[in-house]
Amino acid sequence: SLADDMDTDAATMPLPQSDERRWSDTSAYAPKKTLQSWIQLPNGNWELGKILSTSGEESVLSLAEGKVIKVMTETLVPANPDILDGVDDLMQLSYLNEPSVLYNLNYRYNQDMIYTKAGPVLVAVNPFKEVPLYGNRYIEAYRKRSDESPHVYAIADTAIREMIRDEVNQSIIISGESGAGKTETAKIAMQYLAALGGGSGIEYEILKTNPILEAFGNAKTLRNDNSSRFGKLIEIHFSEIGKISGAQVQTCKCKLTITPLHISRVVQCAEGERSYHIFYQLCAGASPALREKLNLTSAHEYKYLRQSNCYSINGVDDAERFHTVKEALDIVHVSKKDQESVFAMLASVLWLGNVSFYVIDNENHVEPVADESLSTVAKLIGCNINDLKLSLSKRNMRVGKDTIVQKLTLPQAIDARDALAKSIYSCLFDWLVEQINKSLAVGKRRTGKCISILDIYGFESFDKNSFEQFCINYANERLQQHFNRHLFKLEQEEYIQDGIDWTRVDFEDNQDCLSLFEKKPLGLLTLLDEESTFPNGTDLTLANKLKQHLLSNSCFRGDRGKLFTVVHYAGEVQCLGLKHKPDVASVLVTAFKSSKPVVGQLFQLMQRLGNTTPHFIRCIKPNNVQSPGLYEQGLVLQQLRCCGVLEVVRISRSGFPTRMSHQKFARRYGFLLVDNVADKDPLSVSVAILHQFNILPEMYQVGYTKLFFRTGQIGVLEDTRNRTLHGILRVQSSFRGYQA
Ligand code: AOV
Ligand code: MG
Repeated sequence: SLADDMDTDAATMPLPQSDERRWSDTSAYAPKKTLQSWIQLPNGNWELGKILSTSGEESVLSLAEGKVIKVMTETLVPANPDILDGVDDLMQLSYLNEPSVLYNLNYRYNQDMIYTKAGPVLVAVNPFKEVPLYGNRYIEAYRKRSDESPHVYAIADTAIREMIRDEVNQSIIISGESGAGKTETAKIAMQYLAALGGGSGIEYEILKTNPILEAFGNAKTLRNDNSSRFGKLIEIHFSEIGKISGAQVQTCKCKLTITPLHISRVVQCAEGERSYHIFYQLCAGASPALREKLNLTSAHEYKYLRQSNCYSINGVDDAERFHTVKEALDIVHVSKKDQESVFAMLASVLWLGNVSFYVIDNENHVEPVADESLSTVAKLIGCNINDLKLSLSKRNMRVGKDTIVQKLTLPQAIDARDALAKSIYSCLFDWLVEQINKSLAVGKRRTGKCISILDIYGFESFDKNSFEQFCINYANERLQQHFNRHLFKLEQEEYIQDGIDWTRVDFEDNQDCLSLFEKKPLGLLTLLDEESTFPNGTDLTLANKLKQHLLSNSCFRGDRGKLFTVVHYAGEVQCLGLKHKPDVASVLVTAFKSSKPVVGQLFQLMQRLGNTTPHFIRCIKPNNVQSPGLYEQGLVLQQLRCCGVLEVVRISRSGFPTRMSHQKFARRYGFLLVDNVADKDPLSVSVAILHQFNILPEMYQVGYTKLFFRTGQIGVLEDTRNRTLHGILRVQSSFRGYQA
């Protein structure tokens, strides 16, 4: 039978050696031994086949539906026995190759089991539909640990427990491509933390930040109907109450850090995409009184919204969302009066887009047309109509010590108008974040620890990639390094430092790509910055300059003309238009004003995360059309490779992922010992514990300062500890009862 087959297999199989299980390597595989095998079809997909016979270099297999084919034996990849179908941790697979991992995720996905562990990492495959996995019943099950299947809740629960146990801040780092499910996953994690830490009412406020931030910071893009155009780090603080049970925590408060929004979308967006949701929500949902006050018309009447020829999103009611946003603003204490100012600012942006210009002289200088748009803008932002006119038709130039007034041509005037619209929106967004933070302000006496959740825009690659993608992808490249560092480098270093014998494992490092961006003085960022100060610089001069200096880096490629390519960990991205309007250097200067904080704030973020115990969630997008039930092997595989999931499994399985210092181990479990060890050192106590609980020698290693365990080992000890503590508590309380 299959089960027998696997048993013999497991018995004869040596423990995995680090180099023996490369994904494509099948050299150690003797096809006779297994019944089933993977065959790659010409379209790149893998299919399962049954080996009928093997002779010489060729094998004959039968596929589904009775098809029989003959293939080269060396191209076969071993498949796992059926009883391993759909295991909830990829580490449990006997054969850990790409088709097996793909199959396992697909098998689970078909049954709405969208979460799977890959060693320490949680893999989440986007269902693109509602799945019955959330809500109070599930939260309760994970809190009690009566449900142990992989879940965001389980990750959040572990974060809470480790925060209490180790007294170390935690972070939940969520990554993946655009549309993979990061923002939804972040909300699910917040839901769990709020439910467990709740009670004071502040958890409501924390959850209500989501609809607000999404309305103002998310937009429909070609990849995702609800794409976040900003990065978010939310820190939730906890204070400890109740010691022994260890599960009693209370949310203290929280703090949001936001990377700057990509504001160019306010004035310009591609066919089929939308500007920020809030504009459409306002147009659809404002009450008659508010419409009157803001002189509001329909979304179709506004040029900024009209240019992309897309007004609605399937299944989304913008008017209804508007009410949700207003309610959320109430809850985070934004007054009705302030809310009205917010809406007035939004309307002013929309009306600004409708401001048009006419030529006033034979040098093509222009002035804005004094129509309804112009007067409405002036009224809404509360300025004199002549001042507004002036600022849209003239600019001050510094020449040496003097300032001269320069009249604007049409393109310059349009630029000035758009710049004003963008700055209004970006101030508005910053103000909102500030209000939210005030409302959720962390108290002065902050004693407890915190859990941070990072949800940052995913890797992006389009046919045309501009400054927005450039920044986004750089951010992701940095995050990837954090992931690599944490899971691979630190891991290895720790083994080596503690004197543990462990075979070194190669891992992908993306330092080359980061150097391409960050090197001084000749890196992408510095060169771009420099070029932006040259008034006559164009996309072409920029590209030439980059090609002159960066070709030696393998992550850079100079292409034809203005084009160049950055080779990211997740794929190649061809860039153009970082300096997209050659006639107006100010465009790039403005863009750079916002880019500096992007880069700067990102470092800040990374620093903050650097001191936390990270928990990684990797979101996977199973198709590019946002449809349920559609699982494209090639697309999934590419994402699994990019985010290092496959490597992680291999390393975790062959290593000793759980570790604890001698002191901590002795303190935590010493009281369970039968013998008196009061006068012994931590190492001797630790060894005594290991012996008393019969932990097998191959399941742990003793380092200079720490003990290292294979997966699952510490669970037995924790169980015993909890049971014993429970017993002690019961005895104590009945003793107290007796005294009284
Ligand atoms: P993202 O945050 O990773 O993209 P989202 O979290 O916005 O992606 O997810 C995209 C869409 O996928 C959502 O709007 C949902 O329709 C669906 N989805 C994701 N996760 C789930 C889930 N657990 N259950 C049901 N539907 C889900 V970007 O922000 O574009 O990088 O910049
Ligand atoms: Mg998002």
